[in-house]
Order: sequence, then C-alpha cells, then structure tokens
Amino acid sequence: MMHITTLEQHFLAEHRRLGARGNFTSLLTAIGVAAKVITREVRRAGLNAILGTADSQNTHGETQQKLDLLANDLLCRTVIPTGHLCAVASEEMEGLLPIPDDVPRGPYTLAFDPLDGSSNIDYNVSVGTIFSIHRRITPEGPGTEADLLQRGATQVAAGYVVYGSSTMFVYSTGAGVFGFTLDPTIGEFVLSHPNIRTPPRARMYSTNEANRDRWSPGIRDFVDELRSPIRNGGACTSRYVGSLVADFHRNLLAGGIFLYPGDSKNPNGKLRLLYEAAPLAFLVEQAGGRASTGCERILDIQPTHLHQRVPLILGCADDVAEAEQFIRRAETPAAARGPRAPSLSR
Ligand code: P6P
Repeated sequence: MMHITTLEQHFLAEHRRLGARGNFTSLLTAIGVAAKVITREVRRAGLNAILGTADSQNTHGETQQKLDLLANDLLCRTVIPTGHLCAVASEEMEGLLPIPDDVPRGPYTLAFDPLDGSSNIDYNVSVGTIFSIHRRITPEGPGTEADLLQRGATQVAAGYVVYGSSTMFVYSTGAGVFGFTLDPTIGEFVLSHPNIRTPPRARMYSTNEANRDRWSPGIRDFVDELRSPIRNGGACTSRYVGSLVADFHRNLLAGGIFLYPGDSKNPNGKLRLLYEAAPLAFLVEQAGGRASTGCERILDIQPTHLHQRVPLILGCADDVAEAEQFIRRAETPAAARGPRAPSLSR
C-alpha cells in the first residue's frame, strides 16, 4: 500500500529521531508554508503584473525583481513568528534581520536566498528558494553575525524549493535527503523522493562556458576532459539553465556536476557561501556527492561576512574529486609534476 507522508509528518518523525538535538519542526513547516504561497505567486506572476523589476537594487548591486522582494517578505513573515529564531539573513537584505522584541527568540538562525535565479522569472524559467539553519552559538539575547557566520558543516538543516514543472521541497537534517512534491489539489507537500542518492559519476555538466577565457587552466582542462569522447562512460552532455536550484536539482537526481569557479575577473566566483553554496553542499554530501571550491571542502570554510562569495564545484563525488586533481596538477610546476594519475574518466 502506497503510504502518503506529508512534509509535516516527516518533520515530526525527524524530530523524534533527532531527539534532544532540537525541535525546529514548526520552523521547517513555516518555510513550507512560504513555499506554497511563493508557488502561487510564481505561477500567476504573468497575470498579476508582478513580473519585472522593482525600482531597487540589493546589497550586491543586482536589480531586485518584484518577486524577489515578495518572496523575501513572505519568508520573513512566516518564519519569524515561530519563535525558533534569534536572527535571519537573506540575499535581499544587507545586514542580519534581528527578531523583533515582541516575538519570542529561539536557538536557531536562518539564512536564505528567497528566490534564486529570479532574473529568469520573466521568461518562465524554473527558480528556487535555498535555506540554511544553524543553532546559535551566543548564549542569549539578540542573534549576532557570529551566530550566522558558522561553517556549513555545523548546519542542523538545509534545503531548497524548486519552482519547476512542479514545486518540490528538498531537505536534510543530516540523515539523508528527502524530496516532497506539492500536490496542488490538496495543498500538501507529499514525500515523492525518499532518501535521494546522487550517482558517483556525472552524465552532465553545468557551467557558463562564456566565462571560459577567464577560467584557470585546471578548470579549462577539466571541462575539456568531461567532454572527452574517451571519458569513462562517454562524454558528458552540457545542461545549464542559469538558475542554480534548477541546475542543482537536476544534477542531484540524474547525476551531474555544477561549476561556478573563480576566474580572472571574479576570483571568488559569483555564488554566496552562506545561503547558496553551504546549504547545497550539505545536501549533496548527504546524498553521497561532494562540494568544493576546487581546493577546499565548502562545508569546512569559516565564513567572514554574510554575503561572501566562493568558487563552487559540486555534484557527483568522483567528478568533483577529479576537478580538484586537475586544479592541483595545473598549479604544480611542470618540473614537479609526477606522471599523470590515471584519470577517473578513462
Ligand atoms: P550566470 C542566478 O542569477 C544565479 O545567481 C544562479 O541562480 C545561477 O546559477 C547563476 O547566477 C548564473 O550566473 O553568470 O551564468 O548568469
């Protein structure tokens, strides 16, 4: 008999499993509620005249989309009343958002990208929400940046919502990755992808090849390797939506590697550590994959500021490890290089 497990039922089961490690069921449930409302707004954006840009820019100088601001507001209005948070950070807000005095403070922090890829929204391309939850490290009082600036390895939960052909909520609390599909006829997220595992080898790669001339030799050599017809398992195919959550989700399920490396113009790449790289790195490692800057494990990086960018290579473990080999080899003086290690791809 096919069981029907809703998101909330799964959160409660996870809470029982986690035991004393924490009760953030209502926080995750609140994110699920915001995801349902954002789904409604995304699905009707073309009709509600809320496509297009707001007359504002975010802290990164990026033009804000009306839906960016709406998603940010929705998330803040659903998660803050739960009383589980001491501070919130968002791609759309320059500083941390303290919890108002009239709302109970809790032991967790939340960082999120409310609507990643939103520049695509006007063209009906999939977009997503990404979130990361840490336990606070300061003893009491208003949350501080220190409570947010923690290594990704200490996340207690992370996840994303992909607003695609259907809306999916994918999350982990450190014991596997679980995917839920929104059933609009009942307004519930229902477990559809229990215990997601990503394959060890990629069938596809995702990167913006318009940046190729600015890449390091190691990255260029590695991408050429992925396309090699004699690569073990055949050449990878290229799939790049330009919407991180959409690219990540497809690669997670089908087997792929995503690369947004640093380059000669942007040495730290484009993607943000706190609410993009770290939560997705947590998920991909939970699914058996790997996430790195090319030189360092994403989850080991100690953040220094809320909107810090990092180079990001994540996906199938063997391929990310091979990318790191190519980068190390390219950075080793030719005279010091030993014989080329047998490539994983041959
Ligand atoms: P580029 C969207 O703007 C985003 O932040 C991610 O969702 C996406 O992976 C990346 O930027 C795309 O950047 O430079 O290839 O357009």
